[in-house]
Amino acid sequence: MPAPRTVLLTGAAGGLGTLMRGLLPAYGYDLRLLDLTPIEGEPDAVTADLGDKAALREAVRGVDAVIHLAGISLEASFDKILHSNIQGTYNLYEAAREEGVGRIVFASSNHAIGYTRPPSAGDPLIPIDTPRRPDTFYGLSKSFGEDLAQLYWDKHGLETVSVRIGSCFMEPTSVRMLSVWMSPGDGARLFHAALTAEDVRHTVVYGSSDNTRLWWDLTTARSLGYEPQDDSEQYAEKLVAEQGELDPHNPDHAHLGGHFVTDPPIWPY
Ligand code: NAI
Ligand code: 15L
Repeated sequence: MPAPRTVLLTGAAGGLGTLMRGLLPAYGYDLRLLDLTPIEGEPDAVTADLGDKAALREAVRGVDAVIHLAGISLEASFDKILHSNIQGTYNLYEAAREEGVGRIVFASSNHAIGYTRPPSAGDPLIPIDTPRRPDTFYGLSKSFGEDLAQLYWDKHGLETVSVRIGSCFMEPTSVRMLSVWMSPGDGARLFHAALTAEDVRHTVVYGSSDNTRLWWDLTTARSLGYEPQDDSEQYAEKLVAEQGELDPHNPDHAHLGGHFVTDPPIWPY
């Protein structure tokens, strides 16, 4: 597959979408933007709901690849998750299949395996084929997205890299995040690798920087050519002084998904 140039970025108005709108053009991408929310200063962005099949079909027409970030990014009622994350992701895959798009980079999440225990000192890192253990309906929808991606590869030859993103923000804001943080720069490096690596079929990767306190194995991400350059450890001293080290007896700390296991943040809309 030739290196993709024109890429549809769904969820372009969101936090990660905004970061990637800033960073990915430097890699040579011509981004087409889509979101439910209009984007200030981007008059050409497509304003559409993932439930709008016709709009999705038009949006994917002629692009080389899609980075699919749109959807509910926190916990919500099953009906809301069903609409945006399950039906919406299906609609996007169908549109891509119908229009002959070759590759999707799917924003999966650590919450697809949120009930997994973080490794203790000396334990092996969490492998990419660890059983999925969603911590929320949100995490369940990401698990669905990964299976949908596998189906569309096996049945239709549509390639996907599913990126189980940890926490992609400017800085980590909790001690837990020190283990799963992905710097925006590393996020762009990983998405670029996912867009350009050859023969990815359906590859699942963890999305994080090369953190000193890493919980998971980045081998499949590195196999795409991803070379992370950042490490959250520079934020550790301040965060540990404020919050203390993680306590394995605290259920919020004893699971990879953190407080999504006990008291997940709720999607506000
Ligand atoms: P966000 O909530 O800031 O952005 C999501 C965007 O999707 C919003 O702009 C929203 O308007 C749009 N959206 C929601 N429902 C839609 C619908 N039905 N139709 C069209 N657009 C819709 O989330 P963020 O942080 O930017 O995350 C982006 C993606 O990455 C999400 O899929 C999220 O689940 C995933 N992710 C993000 C992580 C992070 O650390 N930021 C961690 C793990 C996964
Ligand atoms: C996610 O999947 C969320 O979309 C994001 O807002 C963060 O909460 C992140 O996981 C995390 O686990 O820190």
